[in-house]
Amino acid sequence: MKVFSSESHRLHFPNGELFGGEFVRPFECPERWDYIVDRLKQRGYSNFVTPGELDLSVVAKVHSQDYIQFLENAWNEWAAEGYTADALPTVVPARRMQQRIPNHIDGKLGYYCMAMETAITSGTWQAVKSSAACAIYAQKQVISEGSAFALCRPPGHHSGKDLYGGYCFLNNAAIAVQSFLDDGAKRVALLDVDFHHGNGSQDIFYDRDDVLFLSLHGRPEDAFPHFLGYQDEYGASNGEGFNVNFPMPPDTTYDLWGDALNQACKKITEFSPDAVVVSLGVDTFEDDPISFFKLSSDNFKSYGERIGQLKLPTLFVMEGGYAVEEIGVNTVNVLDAYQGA
Ligand code: SP5
Ligand code: ZN
Repeated sequence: MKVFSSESHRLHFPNGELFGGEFVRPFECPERWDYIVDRLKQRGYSNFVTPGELDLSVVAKVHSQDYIQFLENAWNEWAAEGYTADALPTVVPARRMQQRIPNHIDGKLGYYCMAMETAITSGTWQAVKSSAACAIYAQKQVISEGSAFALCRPPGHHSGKDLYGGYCFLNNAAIAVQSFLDDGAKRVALLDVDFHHGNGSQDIFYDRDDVLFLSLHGRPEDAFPHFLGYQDEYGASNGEGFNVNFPMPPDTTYDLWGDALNQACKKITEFSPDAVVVSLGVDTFEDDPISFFKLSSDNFKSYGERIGQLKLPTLFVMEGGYAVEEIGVNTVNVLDAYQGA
């Protein structure tokens, strides 16, 4: 399996993340990428591809034009204000307030953010573009070879049509889904196995019947992003029945999780898609510092194998996972077992 990755990810690394009322070193850090690359090499993956430029016309089919412009200019507007630290929002358009886009960067940051832990830096936009490019180039590879791994950083699944946060800016997996459709696929399944609900992906495809979105995640009552991911979110208008959530409680082990995956896989088979995109977060791991599922490293092999049994063209897109020293083993366990299935 070819791996699509870019050293440009290093351009995004904020000084801090707002966590528990203080600034801590971001959980979403560049070493995550290094540990995954090291493990891939140990396991014999030798085909690494650096993508070319990002085609923004594909991006514009899943994100709004004003949002793309915002991401492109946010750092410069922030710096022009005289601010020197990383860009963070302070005010949001809460219930019963106006939803008009302000001119001032302080207002824009709040308008477009869905979670305030995520800072924008001088290099963020470059890194974000390289991450999305990994997803699109890997998607082309799936068409020719049947599978590929997009080692995206920063991740993407919390990013909605016009929302950033949860460490995400452009929705890499959603962009890849759209790219499959543009290349002739009739139906694509987007399976999100990150610990957190893929609110951004759900937002983007909620009213569509050409994309089946399924997410296994910590229930919103207890887990980030808290404001989406309930079981009774089925999709809207044409998309009704094409959004499937599996919220699960604290301390969920593979008994329950694997059962949910099996149900999700059966729905994918019924949907009969031309391709599957997997939002692959490994923050379901038992030692993840910010999550509450209890999957073991071996469990990642089991579910990689189950995904392989779908026998469908499959693109794996990296999302979360913050137990940094184990992130490589857990991620590559999924890929190895997928290929062995
Ligand atoms: C891509 C991805 O995995 N994004 C996750 C972003 C989560 N950021 C906020 C985390 C807040 C976690 N609070 C956990 C309390 C643990 N005691
Ligand atoms: Zn996550």
